[in-house]
Amino acid sequence: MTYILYGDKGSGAFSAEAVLAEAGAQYEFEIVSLDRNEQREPAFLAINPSGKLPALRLPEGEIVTESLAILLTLADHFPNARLLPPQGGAARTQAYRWLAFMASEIYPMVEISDYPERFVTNGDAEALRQKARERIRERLLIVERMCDGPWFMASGFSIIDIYAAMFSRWRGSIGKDWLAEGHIPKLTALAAAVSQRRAIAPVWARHFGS
Ligand SMILES: N[C@@H](CCC(=O)N[C@@H](CS)C(=O)NCC(=O)O)C(=O)O
Repeated sequence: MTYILYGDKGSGAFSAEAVLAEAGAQYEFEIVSLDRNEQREPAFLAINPSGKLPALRLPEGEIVTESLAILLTLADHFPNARLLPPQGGAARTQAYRWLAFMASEIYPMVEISDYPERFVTNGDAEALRQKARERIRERLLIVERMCDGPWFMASGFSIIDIYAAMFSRWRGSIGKDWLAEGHIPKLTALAAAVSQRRAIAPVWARHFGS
């Protein structure tokens, strides 16, 4: 019963791997190198036609892509790990709300910040990168305001914390200087707490260093 996670270090695969580790699942990690553009090679496009990491092969062979779909699927597979607030309750609704917010309002901006040249023709890619960074920061400030602390949800640790920790740690996409100015103290503390969880600590170290 082994899951196979396709991803790269420091990428969105962190969130999937952290959830696998937190759930105590048996899994293998297959590197798809972003530096070598392996996500655009036919072997990986056969797994995820959109050429994006992460992708997860379930033990029964089915492929799941889209980081949020992977996280929710794993939360379903491991109910005893309590990776989401109880089903049917108000906290669960808010968990879906903020997971969807990060997946749809932040993640697409990361591609523009990281690869602005994909979106301009004879234009100023660097100006577009700055716009995308501003949008990511604006969205992170919303998540910061909604964060209860120490975890995002008052109901306790959940996959939202893993997802929020990842987005708040992508220094290249957000801008190191802005992060150093201390605009998101609750998310910074939350990321530190996620990085220190027993099951996640080695995963965090592999993806992000200290
Ligand atoms: N909507 C996708 C976005 C995934 C995504 O953008 N992944 C990045 C790595 S963090 C990627 O694969 N980038 C490679 C590229 O855009 O060529 C998800 O939530 O999984």
